Amino acid sequence: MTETQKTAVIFGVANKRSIAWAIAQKLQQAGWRLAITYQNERLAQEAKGLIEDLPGAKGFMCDVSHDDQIAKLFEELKAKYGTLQGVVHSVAFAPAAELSGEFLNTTREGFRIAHDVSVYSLIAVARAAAPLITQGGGIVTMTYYGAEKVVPKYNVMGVAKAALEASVRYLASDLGAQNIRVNAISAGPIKTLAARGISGLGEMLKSHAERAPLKRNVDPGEVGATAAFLLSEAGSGITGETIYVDCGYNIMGF
Ligand code: NAD
Ligand code: 0WE
Repeated sequence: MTETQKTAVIFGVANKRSIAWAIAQKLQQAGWRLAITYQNERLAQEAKGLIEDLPGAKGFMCDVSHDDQIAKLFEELKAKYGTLQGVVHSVAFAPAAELSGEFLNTTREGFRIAHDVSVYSLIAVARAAAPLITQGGGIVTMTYYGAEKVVPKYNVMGVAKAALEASVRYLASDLGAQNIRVNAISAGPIKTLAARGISGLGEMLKSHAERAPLKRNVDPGEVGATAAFLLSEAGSGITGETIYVDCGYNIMGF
């Protein structure tokens, strides 16, 4: 398209329900050119099918728990696009066993994996992306209320999200001088692949909708629109923040 078209790389598309996919659609509508990554060969087919339908978008494979895959991806992005203006990190994982029972039973390996995939990956991706963001830009990651208040069974993911939100502040401090802004979106519960396996999700969605000031659950398109806003000129004064897109749920005390 135009010479001034901005380019973003998006991590975390598994299927059409992925928050990353809702963000991709809003960015594409806002005129962005997109590089979209998926985790592995297993998810490639479904992801590629979606990406093909998004004009100008290209798919890349990248497992963020491997430094070499991150390095190779950003070499390819540099060769293909030269510079970047946006990064979307919409990736999280903890072994399923950690998301049931008590936090007290968190294993060393479960803790390590949750923090490696869900937190360290943001730092690694930000470091690899920064040299390509030569004219300023933004990085957005996804977090959840379980970072600050106890959500039963969210367990080690809550601790990982707290570390993710703190990482957003430290990265924002390091990268601010390069005019790179780093923010998190704290989304209310959404029925995605990462949420579907959770027992009691239906009840959680119901009680969330009842307690939230807007009396409903959040739509993935609303999260996508907020990411597009944060990455746009309209977000130019915002960095290091956690922005709630949760229909107001987090403001309630009772
Ligand atoms: P999702 O399953 O569609 O997305 C999670 C993505 O993480 C998948 O695409 C998966 O392939 C990717 N991933 C996991 N391990 C990876 C690895 N090693 N390398 C590369 N990619 C890897 O589910 P989602 O709900 O869209 O989750 C996206 C983000 O939103 C996560 O950070 C999640 O914690 C956050 N979030 C979700 C909700 C919710 O209720 N669904 C609410 C708030 C925040
Ligand atoms: O961040 C998340 C989910 C992240 C997630 C989901 C899974 C399921 C499959 C991370 N790792 C895995 N590992 C798997 O094997 N959310 C905000 C959604 C979510 O997950 C919950 C929730 C909510 C909300 C888990 C327990 C309680 C509430």
